[in-house]
Amino acid sequence: MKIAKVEAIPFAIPYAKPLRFASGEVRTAEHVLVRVHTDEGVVGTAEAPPRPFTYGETQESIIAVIQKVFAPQILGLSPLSREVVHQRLDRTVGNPTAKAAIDMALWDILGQYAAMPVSGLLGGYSDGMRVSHMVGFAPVDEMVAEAGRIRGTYGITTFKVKVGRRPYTDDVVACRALREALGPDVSLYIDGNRGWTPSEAARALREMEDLDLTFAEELCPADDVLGRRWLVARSPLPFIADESATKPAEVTRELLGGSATAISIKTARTGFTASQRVLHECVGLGVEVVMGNQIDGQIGTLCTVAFGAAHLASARHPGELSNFLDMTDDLLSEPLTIEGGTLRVREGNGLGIQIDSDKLARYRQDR
Ligand code: MUC
Ligand code: MG
Repeated sequence: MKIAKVEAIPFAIPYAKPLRFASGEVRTAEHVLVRVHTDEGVVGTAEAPPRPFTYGETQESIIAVIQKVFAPQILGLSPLSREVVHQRLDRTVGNPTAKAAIDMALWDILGQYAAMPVSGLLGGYSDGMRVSHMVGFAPVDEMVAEAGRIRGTYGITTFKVKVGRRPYTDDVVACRALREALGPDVSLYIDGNRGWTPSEAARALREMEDLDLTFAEELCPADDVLGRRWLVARSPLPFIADESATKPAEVTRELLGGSATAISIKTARTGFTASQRVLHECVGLGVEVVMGNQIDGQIGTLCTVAFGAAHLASARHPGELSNFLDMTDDLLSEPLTIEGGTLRVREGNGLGIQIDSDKLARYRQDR
């Protein structure tokens, strides 16, 4: 079996409620559907979400690098030769979501070919994950109302609150209001998307000490090297590296340099192959991981839960699997559902991604 064709299809689906955070905002899911075809007719599917504020990729750059660089490098290879595929993709620096989508589409092919679910091939630890919901910037009463609605409708009891605004006290007020409204049984953690200085972050953490937070994520930039190390050494909470640890070598650098004590794994940027490298590295070092969300649609979310549920270490904490709830529509013929605060892995061979062809025709931007 050989890789015969790689498609990169741009599509756009608006958000009903945009997500706002310290490094940007997302109003429309302008993603790229990636389909890898084999000469035997098996098709693997994944999606790449352009996040210029995090990785520098755009929808156009993802399509260009796949069509002009990656596809010609991997045509004719066996989907089983993942190491060779990655060796060739890695001749090009950057472009993490384009590479990750190709990797996950190859795993989808292997699962279909073997007539086994990818989540089982990866590790098969459990059939679903508890879900953590991201609460973006909004007036405090709206943030509280949203969290209450999400708990009431979907049974979700873990929330990641976006922080990193100026003055930092606005975020302290929002987190306090959420804790007071939601009570002690809900888990809360914060993500600053590099918005604060180390000293602002230290003050914010001190003022939130009584809020029983679980984690703090990217409160200041990792490029503030000594300041970040200083902050992490004083943090009363595990400090998650997200956008500063987007590949195994960066994970090593951030952890050994004292700039993080926990890691966010996002399949949207490390696919399944490199996500497993990161996961195993963290397990070996005794560092906790959280499954993050690259503001994924339902295809990306299905990939995240397939990976997160597959391993003990990634299933320990609720995964960020609910951003798709804010989209007006999606491409799957059978939409994902979150019930009792849990998202189940899709049964069936491969990743179980079935695209609704009418929806793809409606949202694709290339015809
Ligand atoms: C997150 O965890 O930070 C926002 C920016 C990004 O790169 O991902 C999202 C969510
Ligand atoms: Mg983050």
